Amino acid sequence: MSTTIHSQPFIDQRPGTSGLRKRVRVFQQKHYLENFVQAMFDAIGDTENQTLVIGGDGRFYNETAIQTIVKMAIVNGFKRLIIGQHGLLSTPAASCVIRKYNAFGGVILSASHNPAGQEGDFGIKFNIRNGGPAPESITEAIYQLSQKISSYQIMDCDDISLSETGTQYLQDMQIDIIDPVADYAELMADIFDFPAIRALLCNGRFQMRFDAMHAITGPYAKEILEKRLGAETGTVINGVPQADFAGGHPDPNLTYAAELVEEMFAETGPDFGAASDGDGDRNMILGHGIFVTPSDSLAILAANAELIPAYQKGLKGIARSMPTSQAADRVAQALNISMYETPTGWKFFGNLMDADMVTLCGEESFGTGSNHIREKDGLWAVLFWLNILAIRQQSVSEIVRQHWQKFGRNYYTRHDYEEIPTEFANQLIERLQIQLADLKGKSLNGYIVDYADNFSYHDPVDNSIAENQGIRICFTDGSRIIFRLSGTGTQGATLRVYIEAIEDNPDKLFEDTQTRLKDLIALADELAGIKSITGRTAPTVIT
Ligand code: VG1
Ligand code: CO
Repeated sequence: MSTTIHSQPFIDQRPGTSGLRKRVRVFQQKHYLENFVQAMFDAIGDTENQTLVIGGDGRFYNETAIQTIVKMAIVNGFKRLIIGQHGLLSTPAASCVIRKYNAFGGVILSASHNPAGQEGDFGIKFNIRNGGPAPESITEAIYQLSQKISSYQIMDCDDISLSETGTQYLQDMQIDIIDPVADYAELMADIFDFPAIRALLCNGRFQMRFDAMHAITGPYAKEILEKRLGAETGTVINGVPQADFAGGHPDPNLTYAAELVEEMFAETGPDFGAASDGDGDRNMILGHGIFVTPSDSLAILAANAELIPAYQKGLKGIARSMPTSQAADRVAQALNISMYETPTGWKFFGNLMDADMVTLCGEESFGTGSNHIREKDGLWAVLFWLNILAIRQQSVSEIVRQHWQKFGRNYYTRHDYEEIPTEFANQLIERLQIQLADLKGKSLNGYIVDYADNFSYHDPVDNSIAENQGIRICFTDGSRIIFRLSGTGTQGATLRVYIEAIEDNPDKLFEDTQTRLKDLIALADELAGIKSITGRTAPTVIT
């Protein structure tokens, strides 16, 4: 029986960079999730007789939320649901499934790398028919509807079973519980040269480690790397997903993936190491004794794309988020293809990929992907690297060094200041904003400002405009300092400072990043007043 439940708006339901993310206890408030889901179903258009994909990263509250969404989907007219077994789907797998089954869209339950568990975070976002995150026009419409909501519709019935694959019915709505890994694994086998990768992984010398960080990619990595590609059992570590990610912080970077980093930098460390995040869309790439920055990784994948079966015919173009280093721009120039600069967040790449203007996309925040789906894709990036290593028969370190020698190096770092009081963060951004107009042409500690603005993006496909996407101060030698506030945090504000310097001198390509960038780092603090306003003397996380 369907029931109408009366409810009142919650003022904090505006989606951020990647959907609505809040503390679990916020989602556990009466009507909170239901309100958002109803606003979502109302915002996305005619849901009558449509197919909806549902899945999440398996964190605490995943299955509870799915049961609610199922009971609301039926009343909102959906004809068929496709749900990952046990409610699991990595973000890239969800994108793959939406596209493969021609679904109307999907609901992804994840707060990515944010800690999980009763005291952790939860999140929900809607992906459209192309498999990608809903554009701002839709996320804004969801928010507006959530602010006017007075009731929602839900079926009063028993929970469905998520534990076995197969088809069941809720009245006349068909529900297919699918293997969360199979479709995705098949897609990967279509893109990459699996026999070549298998030969590398089984040559008796090559050693690899993949850290799933107790999150969603465990089953994917085990199936693909160990089972299909023959990597030794135990290649995948922390491979059983847990509802609280074992109390960890599944963000694949030098700080949070410390166990892997230590192994990779040990004298007898493996040749290749990688990690993924809570929902499987991020990747970290390491070689023995070397960390590849995500910005460099994008550039290196682009420069080697012709080695991969799916990209053999060349790339249409490359896109990167604005704060991502300009390393890929150099490759695009050499390949004579277009380069696009978008705001932070994968939702801005969708139009470019749909219009066939770009093939590869990347963000400095450990996100890389291509037009095979419409989300960033952690394991895809790992397989891309393995495919390159298998063909080139060189070490990660050799490949990176040769890349710098050929294209020059973009020294790059990001400094995050987490959980600073919102008023301080706003004060800091205002202080920068006020300075912008007079900066052009000025010399700051020897760096001459080429231009300084608050980035706004004009989407060349649908002509939409996104404003206030980050303050950037760009110098005549190509170096940049960028400031923006995170749109995924759930507590206070997070300031991100992105610093980049360009080096073409062959004698200066192999210096330590923080040392090389120290003048620009100091300048960033001077301009923004980070220490004086926040009282913080050091970043929380450096990547
Ligand atoms: C961060 C990253 C951004 C990424 C987003 C979602 O956003 O900077 O590049 O797209 O997370 O990634 P923000 O607004 O906090 O800087 V994920 O892996 O959380 O879906
Ligand atoms: Co993620």
